Amino acid sequence: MVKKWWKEGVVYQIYPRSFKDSNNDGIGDLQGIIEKLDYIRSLGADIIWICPVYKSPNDDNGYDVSDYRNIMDEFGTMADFDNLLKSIHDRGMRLLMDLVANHSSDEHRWFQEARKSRNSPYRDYYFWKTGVNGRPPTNWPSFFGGGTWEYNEATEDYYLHLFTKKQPDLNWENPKVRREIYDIIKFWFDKGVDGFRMDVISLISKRLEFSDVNMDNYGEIIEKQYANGPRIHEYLNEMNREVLSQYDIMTVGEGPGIHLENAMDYVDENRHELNMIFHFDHMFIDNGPGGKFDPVPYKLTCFKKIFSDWDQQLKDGGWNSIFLGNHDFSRMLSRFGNDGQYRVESAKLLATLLLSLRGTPYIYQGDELGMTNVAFEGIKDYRDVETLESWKAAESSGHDMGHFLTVIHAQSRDNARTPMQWTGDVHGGFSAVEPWIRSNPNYAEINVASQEADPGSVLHYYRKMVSYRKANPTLVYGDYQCLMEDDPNLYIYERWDDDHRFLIALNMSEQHLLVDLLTQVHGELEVGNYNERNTPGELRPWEAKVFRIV
Ligand code: TEU
Ligand code: CA
Repeated sequence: MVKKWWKEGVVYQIYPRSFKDSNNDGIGDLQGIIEKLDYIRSLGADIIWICPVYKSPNDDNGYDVSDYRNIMDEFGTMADFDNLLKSIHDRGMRLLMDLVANHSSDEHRWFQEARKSRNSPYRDYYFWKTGVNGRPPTNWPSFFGGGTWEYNEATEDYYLHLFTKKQPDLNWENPKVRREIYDIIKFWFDKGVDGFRMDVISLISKRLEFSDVNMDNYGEIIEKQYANGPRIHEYLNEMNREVLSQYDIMTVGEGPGIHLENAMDYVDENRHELNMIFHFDHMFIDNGPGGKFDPVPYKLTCFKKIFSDWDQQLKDGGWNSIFLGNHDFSRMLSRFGNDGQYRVESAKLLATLLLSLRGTPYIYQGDELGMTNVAFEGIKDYRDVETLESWKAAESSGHDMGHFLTVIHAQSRDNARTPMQWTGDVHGGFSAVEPWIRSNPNYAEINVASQEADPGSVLHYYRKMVSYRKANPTLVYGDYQCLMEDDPNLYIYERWDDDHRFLIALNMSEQHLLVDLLTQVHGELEVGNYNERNTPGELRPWEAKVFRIV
């Protein structure tokens, strides 16, 4: 396996709006991130991914860019950015930015010009179609509810937007658009940025027939109609040739619609496209036919199989990214762990999982504290456009809104966007004023300051697990094999290479279990999430054990 810094690194993901507010206007900012760089480094993370910080009207919190070469006013200035980048490099860390190139903001100059007339030189920067009998060109559903076409008076036709109507899709068929994007990428690389996470990059090549969909499963629509379009690999290959390959950088493509069978087309090192992707098989595991706001129970056996299948699929010349949460999903602890009685144990167990699989691990801000979902009492405290749009849609289709609020509690992206909990002070030390989104009231117990002082805390465990991974490259590059695949409570796997072998045993249940296989282990318990020792074969609720096999 080819060795690379981006395979060995541990990424820390920052959602800047919610990370640290340095000037007390209620919004996180670049100076706030600078203040906390030593904290991030203390975790052992060495790559920082910041969600978009470009100029934006914030219809979708920065995923609607109106100027790709400037910084959002609330976040600071370009001087602050340069300072941030230098401060990161000074500490031996690297910075990944977020490239949002499937769509721009409708307030971007290109779109402002394009929408003025059919003769605008920018018209072909976007997709325009006339309606059919007074209706939109296709019946496509958008990611956040409603359709994907918005009528434009001046040109008497519709433009395409797979996300909100303030996020018109860019037309990559147009070589000028591609040139613009490559120039933007170059602009940031020339500043010294170390890579990009590429937002919904799987969607950039459209199926130009623009035919109606007749599928009702949203996941299927994404995969078959929106993602993996006919020219996707041509574009990625071109981008690689024109810019990416000229720098020592990393890329991770966000890949809704990418599945096991086509993943290697994106990440095979011989194809020169992307280094790795984020797939969503485990993140959509609880989506029902109606999508994320129609959740269904899932089985641990399926969860394990997803990780095993992906490892198998990418092991020859590909590479995986390992993540259990980000700014688009509820808190990983509340989803995959236990945010009640076993909060601390299960947060540590999930850290063990995240940091012992093959692939580059991504820690989402606050997960290193075991931050949990929030349950605001009413819709008025929610901010996320997806949540608000789904609420409206549910209301107009006559849903039981009391019940729908409980779904929002479980599934809203705002669960991951409440302010980072630094201290037990007001607003969790995020800001001195009321933040743009309310803090999770549990900041009083769950915060950095109290966990710094407690050697048994989730935070200290993350530090231990990151440094354990770094000390044992077998955990980075070594082979992976799942054992007892059919067990409904246990996730047990081995990692090995020619020199070392590890066995990782995770009890993802509240039961006390006795595991035969572990009683036969010849090895040392090197990491565990309980203080008091027990016999090797016993696993207490949410117990995690890492053995070095001898
Ligand atoms: O997300 C793309 C994506 O697949 C999400 O829309 C996902 O389906 C949804 O959030 C699940 O709830 C990216 C960004 O990460 C997200 O924040 C943006 O809103 C979106 O693209 C549009 O840019
Ligand atoms: Ca601020």
